[in-house]
Amino acid sequence: MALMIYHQLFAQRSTPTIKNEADVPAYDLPLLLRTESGIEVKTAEAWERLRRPEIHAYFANQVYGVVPSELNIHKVEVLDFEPNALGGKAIRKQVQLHFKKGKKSIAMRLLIYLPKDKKKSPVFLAYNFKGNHSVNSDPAILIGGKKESELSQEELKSDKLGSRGSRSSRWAIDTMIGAGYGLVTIDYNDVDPDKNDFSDGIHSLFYKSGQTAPEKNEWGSLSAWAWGMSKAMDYLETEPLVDSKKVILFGHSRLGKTALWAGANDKRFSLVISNNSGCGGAALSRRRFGEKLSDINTKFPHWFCENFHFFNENESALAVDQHMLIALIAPRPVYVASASQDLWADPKGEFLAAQWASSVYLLYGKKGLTMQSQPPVNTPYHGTVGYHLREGKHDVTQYDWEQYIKFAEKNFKSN
Ligand code: GTR
Repeated sequence: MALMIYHQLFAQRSTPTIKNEADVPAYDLPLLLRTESGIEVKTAEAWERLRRPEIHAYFANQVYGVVPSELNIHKVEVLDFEPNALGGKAIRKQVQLHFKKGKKSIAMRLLIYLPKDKKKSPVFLAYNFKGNHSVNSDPAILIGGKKESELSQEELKSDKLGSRGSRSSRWAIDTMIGAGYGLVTIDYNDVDPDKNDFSDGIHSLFYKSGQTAPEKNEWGSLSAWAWGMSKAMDYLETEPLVDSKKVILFGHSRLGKTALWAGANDKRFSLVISNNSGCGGAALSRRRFGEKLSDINTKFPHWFCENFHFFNENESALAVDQHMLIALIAPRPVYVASASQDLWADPKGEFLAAQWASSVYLLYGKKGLTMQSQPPVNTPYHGTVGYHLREGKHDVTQYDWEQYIKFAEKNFKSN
């Protein structure tokens, strides 16, 4: 009890933001290759049998939160199919996945663009922040599953139409299609609206009677979004135009954190990309550089599970750090990308986590990050673990996509 009170008092006092490398405290990372009971892990077999499960269980119960039970897709509805989209370059398909439990239901809408001349295409599977219609100015993209002519006066008055294509600079769709890749994108709010409110979204379908919020070790929003990616994958496995052995998870920022956790949970994702994911994503928490656990858990109390709040200003009590999250994806290729001005996300901490995770890739004979220190800007490295530090701010750019496509090409060829 005394410890709890001490912790609550202490946790409220958030320390100043660290902006200089010289102010990073000394820290010891938990060892990837030694089990809780002290066994040294020397082979991929021992990693998978002994160490990986205990790390995964810890992230599930103390960081992101466990999904309380199972729920399959209730119904698949094809809303649109256009074989000559984007000026004749692509196939467009829009699909609605329904989920239902008791009287509650939610729907996830997938916007899919695929190259025209292929029987099956590898795809990037990625959430968007502002609605499917924000990723491209294609007027046929449905808004919340509806055509423009079906929108209510209220919906028309909101900025929904104005936001058509507003985020297109973050989605290099022409480049993807030109390189033979498709895009599957979903508004993350379809699965769980991004606010500190557990009465709506997918969580509410799983409550026992009388329950209004997840238990302490149960899923926050990041875990719910990760769950949604696996459900999208369930559908993609049935989609003949998609090569489901080559589904690449991509996420930016909070959705980069989501992509890493989804990739750790579901081995069907063949490659995972974290773009500027920062705190609670690729960046090492113990460095406390930029955004800290106390910042993220205060500003976004719904993202992680409640147990995770215990570690505010108390990172060294964690039995894991984020290099272990990246390692859970091994031996599948993983790409960590940082941006030079994105200090809030701690680019160096993102690099170091990918570098430390590389020891697990080595167990599989795969090429991790082999360089000694963080590479200079715009100098990408593409092993089985990939990394680049793009010049510029927190964003997703054409440059980033070009690297991801090259990385995927290289890894799909060598596997
Ligand atoms: C920031 C948050 C980051 C990052 C970002 C985003 O405000 O502090 O952890 O997730 O939002 O997702 O855009």
